[in-house]
Amino acid sequence: MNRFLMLLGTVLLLAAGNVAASEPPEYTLVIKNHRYQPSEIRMPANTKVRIVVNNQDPTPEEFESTDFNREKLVLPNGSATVYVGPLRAGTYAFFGDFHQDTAQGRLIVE
Ligand SMILES: [Cu+2]
Repeated sequence: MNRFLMLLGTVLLLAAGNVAASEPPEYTLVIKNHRYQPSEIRMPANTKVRIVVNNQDPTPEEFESTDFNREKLVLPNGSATVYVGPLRAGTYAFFGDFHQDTAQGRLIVE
């Protein structure tokens, strides 16, 4: 019985490890004064990631990219989660659709 429990424990640990490994890496982008902070995110190539966009402005913004084809509304003082990738190595621009003159950023995928 002890050996069975040890085996079971090992199996559960391995399963937990797999779950952790499949969680996409997370990055946080803050929108403040209609700018992205940071304005650049470095992320690994060929990997799906999760970007949490946190809008600290009192106005709505739309996180948007034509380079990696995403568009997501972020409410005033709200957050939105965007899944991006897997992408090949390169530089991909994103912007805030409602404040394109200032809200500009890019993903550096490497
Ligand atoms: Cu848009």
